[in-house]
Amino acid sequence: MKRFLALLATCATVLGLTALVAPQPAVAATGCRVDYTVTNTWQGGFQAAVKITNLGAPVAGWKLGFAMPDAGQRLAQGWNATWSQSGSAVTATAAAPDWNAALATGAAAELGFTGTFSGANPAPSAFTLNGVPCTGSDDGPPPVGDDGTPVGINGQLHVCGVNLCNQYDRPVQLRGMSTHGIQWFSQCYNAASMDALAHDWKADLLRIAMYVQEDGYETDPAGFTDRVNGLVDMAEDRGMYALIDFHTLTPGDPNYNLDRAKTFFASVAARNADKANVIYEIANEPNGVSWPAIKSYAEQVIPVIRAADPDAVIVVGTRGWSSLGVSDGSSESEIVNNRVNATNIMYTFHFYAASHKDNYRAAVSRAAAQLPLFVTEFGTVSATGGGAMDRASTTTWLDLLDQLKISYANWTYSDAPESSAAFQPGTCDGGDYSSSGVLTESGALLKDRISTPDHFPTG
Ligand code: IDC
Repeated sequence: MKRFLALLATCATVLGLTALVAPQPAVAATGCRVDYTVTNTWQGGFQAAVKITNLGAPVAGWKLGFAMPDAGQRLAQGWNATWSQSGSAVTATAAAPDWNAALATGAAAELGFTGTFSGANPAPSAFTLNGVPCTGSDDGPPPVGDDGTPVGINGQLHVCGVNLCNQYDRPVQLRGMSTHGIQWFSQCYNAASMDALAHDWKADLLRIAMYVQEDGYETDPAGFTDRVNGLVDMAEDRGMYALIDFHTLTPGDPNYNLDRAKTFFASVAARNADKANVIYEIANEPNGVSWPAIKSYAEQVIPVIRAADPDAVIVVGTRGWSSLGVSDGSSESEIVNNRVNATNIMYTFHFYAASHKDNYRAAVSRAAAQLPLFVTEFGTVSATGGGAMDRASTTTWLDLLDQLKISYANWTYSDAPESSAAFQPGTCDGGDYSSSGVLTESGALLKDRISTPDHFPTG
């Protein structure tokens, strides 16, 4: 929405109407804003640029503070300030007579550092300037430029009718990949693998599967939140959309995780509100639970996201492992007749091609005429994530999704030792994500499908 407001403001200025439609901030200014960008990474090392914008009263000197979210991240060398690290806490200070010590209201200082990391390299999020949290934003980031990337072309997405639409209000289909559980496969998500996904696969979308149980979010909420944010940034840097998947699975009732969902989404929505590339998926696969119970969960979580990020698309899981109810002997009609009370939302459908065939395709064909659908996860194999790839069923499914312009993410962009994984076991221990030899049968099929031109409509 930021871009839309910016364009509206520009048009309004030309018409002399600025005062009537001046853009309103989605997040109130509270003193400062920090733009953090990893500008380079190499084996065990990285370089980051940090831009501090003072949105409060003028200061004669300043001290920036933030925490390195991962224990393995260490500051090596910084510039344009005096840098130090103690434990996870990093500070960068400028005091008179340093040339950049004084910051007027609205003025910015640009600094940077190199660091080392082992394991993940998530972006810090809790920045402070002279002790004031930098959560503010006056008019948001500059509009996303049309740099030919999926996000550059399409900008902030929204739901229009039963479709996902771009900034030109035209239907688009996003095609991409899902991570495996990030608690198990973080070694698969790095600059090289993301470059391969964006540039070789030409993917539009990265789904970030953050399990809640099974050693996931519940064991370290702050750490997993940071990891998700780091992956959102890696997708954004490459012009890909990021689907933040709150990967509930066992137990199947999402209400079991309602408080965790509220905490998690309040945080990621506030942090990512100004980004055009974020889509929220609030419950992976509800199972053993009724549609009214799922709907109730959705109607409690959606307002939490909207309060921080009013314009993002939100995807709601459906009954029977997100089968629109079909795997429970029900159908999409329970949703059509009792929709979630919210706008700009879509409903999840998942399939595994070797397990789910004609009756599921029939349900999707019927439902697609009435409900905005998003295939946030599917496999080319059986519902176990293993077994033989079913090429014929996968092809029939993907042709159907293409025809209906239903977006999809494939399980998984990982080297898990299971046939649903796109890479051969051991691939993520090396740096090669591009040669054909590292792909599995499923990976080769998906790369072929996803890398064809998108032809996103722009007019
Ligand atoms: C599977 C993984 C497997 C893991 C298991 C348990 O592939 O390695 O051990 O989860 O968490 C889903 C789920 C997804 C499953 C996948 C395959 O959303 O978490 O991943 N699947 O079973 N729904 C249908 C299939």
